[in-house]
Amino acid sequence: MYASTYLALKRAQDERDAAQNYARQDAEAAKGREELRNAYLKELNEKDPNNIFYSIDHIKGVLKAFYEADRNLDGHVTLDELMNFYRPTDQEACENILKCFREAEVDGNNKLSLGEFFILGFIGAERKEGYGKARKI
Ligand SMILES: [Ca+2]
Ligand SMILES: [Ca+2]
Repeated sequence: MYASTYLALKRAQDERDAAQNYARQDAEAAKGREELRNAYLKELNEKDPNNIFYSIDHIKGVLKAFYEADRNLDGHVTLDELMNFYRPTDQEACENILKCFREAEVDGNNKLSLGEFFILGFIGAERKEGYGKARKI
């Protein structure tokens, strides 16, 4: 076989491999987005008691924490950014942050989007912890 024919065949194979890789990455990303969507909807469809309220100040505080923690402004908060923001002083506080991060991080990209932070990290955590930050009337 001529070298140029071999090279052309090899290039075509490489291009097919690359296309398959992109297709696989796209499929994985789509699966991650679908998992996130399902997790968000599951959390948002949970029934809460009727007598609880969060002040707008508290909600703004949660959102402000996200934007302040996102130091590199990529729209996501990594575990490092979260640790830098909360600066835990003991092992227990450190483990709590890690636990919250792992619970909220659903799509596997190792960083929290605003949805993960707010819906899973705040709303979901509040539900699991008995609405500790809510005002009950
Ligand atoms: Ca960031
Ligand atoms: Ca994520």
